[in-house]
Amino acid sequence: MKLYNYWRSSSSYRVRLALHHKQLPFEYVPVSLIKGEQHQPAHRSRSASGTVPVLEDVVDGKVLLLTQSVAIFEYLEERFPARPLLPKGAVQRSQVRALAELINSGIQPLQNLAVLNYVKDTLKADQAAWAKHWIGLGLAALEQQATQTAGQFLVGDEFSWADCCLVPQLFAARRFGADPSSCPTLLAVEARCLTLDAVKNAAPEAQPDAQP
Ligand SMILES: N[C@@H](CCC(=O)N[C@@H](CS)C(=O)NCC(=O)O)C(=O)O
Repeated sequence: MKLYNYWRSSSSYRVRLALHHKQLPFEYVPVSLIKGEQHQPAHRSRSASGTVPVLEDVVDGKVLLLTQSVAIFEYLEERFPARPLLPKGAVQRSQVRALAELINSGIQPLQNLAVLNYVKDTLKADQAAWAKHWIGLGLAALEQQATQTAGQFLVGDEFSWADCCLVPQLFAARRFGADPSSCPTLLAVEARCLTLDAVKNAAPEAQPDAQP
């Protein structure tokens, strides 16, 4: 498999976490969001929305281009069920999906590069204040929900794809100046995740295109 991604993209980081947790080898292909490579024809042919991550896999001799990190989680879970990232029970599975969506559709789109550029360049508004506001609201909701579901990890005691969304989201929160210190449940889960080898290997600063 090949992963088209960018070191500090939170959606890319999610998929790296899933691949490392499942111990699936992949080729790392950097797409520089800072240089605008996501808009170049080569990448647009992989991703209609001009975003990362894109996971390339070959199935029955055919090249598949998979987009959307949560859909990629689903694909990896079905195709490579060993070292699962979804719990067994229906209730816990729905909790994992709900927490992942809180981040995937409730927070990340509002901090995305294209949105922040529009806020700054077209609306002439304060992009830093925008990002901090929406990330802060999103993390507060996540913290409240996590107090009902967390054990060692965000849902129960197994690392799941909710954690694969949480760790990158907290990384992004700090990058955008949103202080997560009022979210003790999220911070305790993050601290536990950061001790795992898969999480260390997927970290932004450990990637070949990382910048100081
Ligand atoms: N829902 C998508 C979000 C993808 C996305 O927004 N990716 C960002 C980086 S985290 C991106 O490529 N942004 C490029 C841009 O805004 O120009 C997913 O989960 O994969």
